Amino acid sequence: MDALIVIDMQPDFCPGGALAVAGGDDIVAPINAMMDRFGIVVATQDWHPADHSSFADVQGQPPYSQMEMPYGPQVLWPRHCVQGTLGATLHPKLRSDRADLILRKGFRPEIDSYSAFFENDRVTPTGLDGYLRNRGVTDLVLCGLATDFCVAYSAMDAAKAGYRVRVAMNACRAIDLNGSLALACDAMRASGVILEE
Ligand code: VGL
Ligand code: ZN
Repeated sequence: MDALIVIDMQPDFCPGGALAVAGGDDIVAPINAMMDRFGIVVATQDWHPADHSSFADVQGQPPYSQMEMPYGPQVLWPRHCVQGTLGATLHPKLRSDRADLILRKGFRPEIDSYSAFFENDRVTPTGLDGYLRNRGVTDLVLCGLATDFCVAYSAMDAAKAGYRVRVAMNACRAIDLNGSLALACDAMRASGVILEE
């Protein structure tokens, strides 16, 4: 059984949004077109409280700086995907009616969650592994935003959990902060993730 995992297709990650990823909305159409080929579709939503610790303004630090958290280093982002705001909804053109499960992550103020499987402390599970396993899923294709953060962390955790994992690179876009895209691609390949066009 294979599942399509659509990562964080939200207006805040698209041009005009709070943490805009270049070309973010170009991938809505390819993602919509892929959906019918999968038995299961899961969509994730980055879903932060207003006082989230990954927000630069909450920490009084410049955006894109790094901060040491109890769980390790954390990039501080411009405030984005605040619960209940328009920027945090699923993209209006995404066929979100096709999603069996919509999984929210990053809702604990003290910890970020790039991965759809584990929060950034790398031990707190989101529950997605249990859901997929329970439905008999063995193979995953990931797409969405952003290639080098939430897609990459999710793909590597999925590979570690034993799924066969492919990333549909033409249906992803990257933030590419200080070479993070190349690093993420190398790390994904090293984890056994297949990057396909
Ligand atoms: C993401 C940075 C902060 C992502 C989420 O979806 O890749 N990146 N929050
Ligand atoms: Zn976030």
